[in-house]
Amino acid sequence: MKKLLIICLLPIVTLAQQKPSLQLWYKQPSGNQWENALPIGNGYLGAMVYGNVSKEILQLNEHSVWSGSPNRNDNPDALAALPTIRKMIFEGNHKEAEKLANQAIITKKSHGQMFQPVGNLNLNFNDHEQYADYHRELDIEKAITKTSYTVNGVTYTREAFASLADRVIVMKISANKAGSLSFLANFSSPHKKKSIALNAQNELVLAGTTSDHDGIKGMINFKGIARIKLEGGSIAVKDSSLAIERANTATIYIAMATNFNNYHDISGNESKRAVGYLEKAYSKNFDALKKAHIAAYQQYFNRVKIDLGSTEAAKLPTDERLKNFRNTQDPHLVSLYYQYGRYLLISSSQPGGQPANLQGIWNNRINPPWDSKYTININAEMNYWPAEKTNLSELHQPFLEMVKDLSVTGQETAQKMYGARGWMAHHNTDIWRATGAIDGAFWGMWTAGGGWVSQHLWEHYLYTGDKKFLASAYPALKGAALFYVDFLVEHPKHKWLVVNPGNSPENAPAAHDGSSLDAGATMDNQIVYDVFSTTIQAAETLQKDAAFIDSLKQMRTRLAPMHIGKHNQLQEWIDDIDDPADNHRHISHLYGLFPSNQISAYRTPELFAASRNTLIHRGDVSTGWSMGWKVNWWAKMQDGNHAYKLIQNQLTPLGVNAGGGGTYNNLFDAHPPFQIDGNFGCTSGITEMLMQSSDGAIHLLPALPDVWPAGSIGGLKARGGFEIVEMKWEDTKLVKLVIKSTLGGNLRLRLPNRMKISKGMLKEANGENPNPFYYVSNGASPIISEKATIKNLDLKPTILVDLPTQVGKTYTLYK
Ligand code: FUC
Repeated sequence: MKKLLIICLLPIVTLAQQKPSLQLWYKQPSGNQWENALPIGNGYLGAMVYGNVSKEILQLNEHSVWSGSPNRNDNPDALAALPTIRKMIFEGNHKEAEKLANQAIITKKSHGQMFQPVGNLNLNFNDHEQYADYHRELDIEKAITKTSYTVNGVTYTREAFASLADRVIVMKISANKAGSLSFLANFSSPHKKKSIALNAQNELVLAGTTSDHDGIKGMINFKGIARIKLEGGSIAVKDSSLAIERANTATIYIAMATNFNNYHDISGNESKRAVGYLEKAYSKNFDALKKAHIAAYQQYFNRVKIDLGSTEAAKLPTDERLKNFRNTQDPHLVSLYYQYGRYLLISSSQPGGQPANLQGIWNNRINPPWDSKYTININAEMNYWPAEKTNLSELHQPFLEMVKDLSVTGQETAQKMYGARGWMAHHNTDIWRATGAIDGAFWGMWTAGGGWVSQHLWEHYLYTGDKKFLASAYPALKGAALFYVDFLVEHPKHKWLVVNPGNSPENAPAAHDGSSLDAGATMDNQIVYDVFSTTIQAAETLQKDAAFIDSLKQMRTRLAPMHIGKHNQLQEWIDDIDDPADNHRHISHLYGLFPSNQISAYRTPELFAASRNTLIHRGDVSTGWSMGWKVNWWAKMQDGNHAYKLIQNQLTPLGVNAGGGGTYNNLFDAHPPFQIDGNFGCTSGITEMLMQSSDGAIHLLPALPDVWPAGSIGGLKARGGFEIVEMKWEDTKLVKLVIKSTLGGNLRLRLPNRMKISKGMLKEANGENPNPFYYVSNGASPIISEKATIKNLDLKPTILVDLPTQVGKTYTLYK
């Protein structure tokens, strides 16, 4: 019997030892389907590589190619209408208030500008219609795509990457028989204002200007240049193409640039820039560029390693694995998807570039869905949830810079529209950092965009302990708080200070005639609470503004608390009007559970239980990003099996989830359409299943699903500058834990089982965690009867221990 078991287990074990590589790969080309193509990017440049055989396409993007030009979209009528709108809402005339807000608050100008493509580089291999041995892949350990196939006994290989070391996209095409490579290369572009030409240096040149949109003149000038280096063969101009004849290899260098300097300055020279990037890269050969690219990429990527086990299922092409995932055990697909989230962040968000937008940096449409801009009532924030915890802190920078920009542009909006100090933003922004209210009052009459994004500044500090950064971010945090100091009004019935007008993003209670507008919506209350609390903590850390923080503390006590309603749900609105049959994709009031930390199993068990009911009421299947958020929430619920169910729902081919999203063949998240937030949300959620650091301690394996009984992960970051260098579990028990302390201080661990450390330094933890990075602002008593909590909430028991740490030291624990 024993022997038999060993034999049965063999294939799995062997495969695990081989460790399937981190590749997306396919047996067929993309065809016409953009979502089949494979994304590459370096934060500045992006490309979708189709891997089509006779008609190859590289669809090209540059991070600053946006419609419009510097502009503002505030509605100056807002200030005069504000008292009337407030009165209407307080009196229950929500629909009337919405009507007035549509006239007086929603912009009469730009509803946001669009992220636009540059164009395509087309490669035509005329005699390659008949091919064999086709294979295409994206190796996310190297950030390189490869396509190979055979025609008439000759094997052709194409390798492409967007260099993280040099600002170019490079593709090398080779044939394994000398002189067999012939193709035509040309540019095309969907832009109206463009010129496509060949110059005297045999370069393909695509120049253009972005679209006018919503009354704003398009003034981004962009330029793309492609130059080809040959080994053997010849290059000549043929009509509007470059004709390569009988080469051994061809290396295509693509540079792209614009005149964009920042949101109020577009005086750059796109031609000079593009030529400069091209010249610099062209002086290097493909191998040198590739080596530098891989090194630059891996210094980010290699920081985190994950192993959730693997099975035979991992041997199949990625699209087949996706198709099978719901009905097979393929834990390695989760590891691949997890690392793909990190790959996508590294590729679409680099210091100095624009933050990842709704589609990261990949868009082929002149008029993309939702303009491919920044929706800040969830989507843009979600993009950056994995940044700190998956050890890509530097890549948070483009988003943090955007927050700092908004803290400037949003001052005029706060003052002109609401007569308030500080700054604010509504539910969207774009490259021009517009902060006005857009779309329609139902969606746009929301004032908490600035407040929410400002929290990322504080989070960055919590992970890094970088006081210099905190000092630079403090004015933005303080400004976000100042806005609410002036904007909050007393609720006539409840007497609490509330946001009015506000809403619970994009949802409306039936009781309000289909209007979303309200006063004191739960998410608004939670965001104001966080804005005040983090500003207070930042000011205390920096030892400044004592009088101001006193007044914030006073006001904080007057904010509306969270409520549990008649369906035992967490109330979405200040009145108990939730519908338990509502399955809306936004569950904004659970902001307090995640990404915020106001709802806790240990400190607020009743609210925690109510949140669980709310999650159950809202259901599982929804848009891609909504499912991504739910993975995080179920992880916070410490319910690994339910979190895993959401991963299954998300990793489902599009069309299978009735009425919901899923995943495309290239593992892009499907809202649908493609939206990258779901990828990032799920990567964050998988992390939260294995490690959380928000609730007074580092909680290890808080939500391990039954399907991952053994595994390991290394390189995660926790708040307070702790790095989980290694963590290994077997039989669902944590067996090894290596933690590096980069800032020192008390390390409080919440463990699933007892662990030992040499020299007996672990002691049972009690009371508040003395580590200031774990200060929990809303819980004077950090743990309300842990035993009772665990029993009432049906949670697994945990062990809470403290370990004093020193800066730079690493600590190893064993079971
Ligand atoms: C919010 C969501 C939508 C979509 C859009 C980009 O408005 O409600 O589902 O994700 O952003």
